[in-house]
Amino acid sequence: MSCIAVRTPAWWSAPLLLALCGGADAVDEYRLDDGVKEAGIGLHPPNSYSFAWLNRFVIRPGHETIHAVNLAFGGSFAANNIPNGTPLAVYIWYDSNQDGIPDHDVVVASGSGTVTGTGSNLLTSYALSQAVTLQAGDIIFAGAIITYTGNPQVASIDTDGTDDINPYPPNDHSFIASNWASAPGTVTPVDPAHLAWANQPVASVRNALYGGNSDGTWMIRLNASAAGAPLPVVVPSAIDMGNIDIGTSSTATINLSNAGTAAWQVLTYVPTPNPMPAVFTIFPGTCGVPPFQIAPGSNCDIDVVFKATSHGLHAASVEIAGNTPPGSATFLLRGIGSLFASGFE
Ligand SMILES: [Ca+2]
Ligand SMILES: [Ca+2]
Repeated sequence: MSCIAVRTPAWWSAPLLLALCGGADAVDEYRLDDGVKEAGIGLHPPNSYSFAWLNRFVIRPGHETIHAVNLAFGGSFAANNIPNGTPLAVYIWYDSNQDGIPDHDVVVASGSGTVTGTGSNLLTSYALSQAVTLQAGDIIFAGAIITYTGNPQVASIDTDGTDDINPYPPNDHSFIASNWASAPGTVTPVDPAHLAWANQPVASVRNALYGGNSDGTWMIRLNASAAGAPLPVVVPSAIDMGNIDIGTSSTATINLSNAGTAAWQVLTYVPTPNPMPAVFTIFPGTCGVPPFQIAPGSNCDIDVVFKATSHGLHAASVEIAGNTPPGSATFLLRGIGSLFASGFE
């Protein structure tokens, strides 16, 4: 959990405190296995291999944003297991045609790391380089591709247990694909975008491993949270445009950034009082004229100009209205028009 607290300055008549909080951690929101593998699966004979293994999942409401892929490796401790430290990549695929088959589907997120805990039932979590948000009901695939030499047991499979898939109903929600070459280190990695073009084209575990007579599910799980949300950050959020002579103007730049996990849609500026006092003008800067959007991790600037056309204190607040909660993106403007600011005390 992370929070950003923003307190408005003392000179503003109604100080307010905004607490902007990120999502809580998540673990194993998606899983098919019972937590205890029955076997480790590898490829024979000893070769240079690129091996892909993946599960199919359906996105559920409240768990639309995927953050990490969790994997167990190898078989028993006594087995010849994929060595700890072997590099791998994890992927989330979106099932482009929603047919449940990962033949030529698009990678929408990825991450990388190395094998740990091989031969155990412990799952290692591989964070996606950028979380991905999907829609409830979407079919996705999640898994890994790894390159190695020899014939170790690589992927851990669950074929019975408390999630009981025995007597193996036709779920067919686990898949396998591979490339090979005889000379060590010469294999072409499996192309995640075209699993059907692998040397051993992607096939269900049922057919590829069990001759159509039984089934199993990989120990592949996902960490997920509710759909992502924008997290607007406005800097500065209070701008003192100064005490300036009548007829002159001052300019300030305000940076709008998005620290959240979904696009920040800016629709309009809503000033208070409304309409905006004529002494203040908002210019599009690098953001542009609303509506515009700011992607997660991106930012842009708007410019504000205070033109002192009358004396006295001028102030306004501006709500940056869009797909964020009311009050979460505002800035305050203040300026004083002085008849004789220069050399007059
Ligand atoms: Ca089991
Ligand atoms: Ca498909």
